Amino acid sequence: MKGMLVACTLALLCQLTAAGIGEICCPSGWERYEDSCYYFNTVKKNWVDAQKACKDMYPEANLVEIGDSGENSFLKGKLQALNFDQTWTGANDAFEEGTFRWIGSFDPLTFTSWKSGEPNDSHNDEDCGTIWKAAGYKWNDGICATLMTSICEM
Ligand SMILES: [Ca+2]
Ligand SMILES: [Ca+2]
Ligand SMILES: [Ca+2]
Repeated sequence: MKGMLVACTLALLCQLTAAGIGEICCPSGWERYEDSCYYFNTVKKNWVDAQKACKDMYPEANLVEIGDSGENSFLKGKLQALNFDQTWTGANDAFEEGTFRWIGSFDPLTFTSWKSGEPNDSHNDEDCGTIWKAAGYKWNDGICATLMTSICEM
């Protein structure tokens, strides 16, 4: 009960502060970068289930949409600190092969950080975007059924 009161007070303080300085608050367990909150999911899931896990936490959450190099660097730093291996992003080209879109906005990718030679749609079977530790945290298209860690954003 006391812990709950403290949590509520902190949330209220955050909201009051946010109202003053134009920053947003993120739920417990989520990390803020600029105007977004991120959840780094340690439970390995296929791409569809990883996206569903975001939605199950918050309806407005989706697998991460990476808009620029600053956001990409923030994510890279977090993945390094967490020692995540290959990790799902919201990029997907299942709708139209060769045209990757972000699952949240359905916008085509503008900023990209693909590993050289990627995306390669290996064996005509890679439609889901990842950040790949073994490639220096560059991006790859992977097989959507593979179980990986993932990042949600809202
Ligand atoms: Ca974003
Ligand atoms: Ca593909
Ligand atoms: Ca690939």
